[in-house]
Amino acid sequence: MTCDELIRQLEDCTLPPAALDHRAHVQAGFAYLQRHGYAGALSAMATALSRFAGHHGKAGLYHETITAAFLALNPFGQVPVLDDGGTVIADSNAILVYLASKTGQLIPADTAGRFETLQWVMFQMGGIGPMFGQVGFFHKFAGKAYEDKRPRDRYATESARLLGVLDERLAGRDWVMGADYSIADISLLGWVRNLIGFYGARDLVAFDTLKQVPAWLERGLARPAVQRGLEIPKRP
Ligand SMILES: N[C@@H](CCC(=O)N[C@@H](CS)C(=O)NCC(=O)O)C(=O)O
Repeated sequence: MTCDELIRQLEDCTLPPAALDHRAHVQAGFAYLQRHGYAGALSAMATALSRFAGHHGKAGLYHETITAAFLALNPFGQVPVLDDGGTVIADSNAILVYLASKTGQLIPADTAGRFETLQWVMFQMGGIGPMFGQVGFFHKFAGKAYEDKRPRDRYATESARLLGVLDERLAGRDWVMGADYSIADISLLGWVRNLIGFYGARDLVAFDTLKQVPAWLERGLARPAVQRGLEIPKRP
């Protein structure tokens, strides 16, 4: 799996083929049962199921991510998961850091540059991802029907603030780390695209008042590898 494919997976919540491989599931599920016993597997499933039900407002017993086999691959019960020849890494950003470290690509070679990149990856993980996700819930999904708009406004305000931080960072830079595109851009691009695309929150977060982010998003989406990634899997 390439970094570009990850962008598409995050947007579409599709599972990587390796994680869907039936034999891998059976083997992983079996190892899980051996380690934790049946009760452990069931309680892990129950926890994941209640989390899933709370998140989506409905129970999904047959949902792939709450099977014991999947939880053995990723105890968080979420996609994506990377299975790199037996090295199993969950969470998109951990996967990005793993791939960048393994290949030496998309991350500066010097220590200061590496950690500065990680700082921005964590900005996505701790700020942009969770806040934009809440905007999605309160603006597009079930929360849209709530009469009390304070939760929506709180997340929209915080998302606008975070976009402002990114905007400031991009002043005088083509990419988050300067001249070179990195895993920090990859980590952030999909979420920003999603916020104004799929979630339809462009006006809510005053996207068009930003000075740098819109052009950065266009630059990112224009990259041939990103375009290829957006077609994996092929859109119907
Ligand atoms: N911080 C995680 C978040 C992953 C995440 O939220 N995945 C969602 C779908 S986008 C998920 O798998 N939810 C449970 C499900 O759909 O079964 C990451 O970036 O990998």
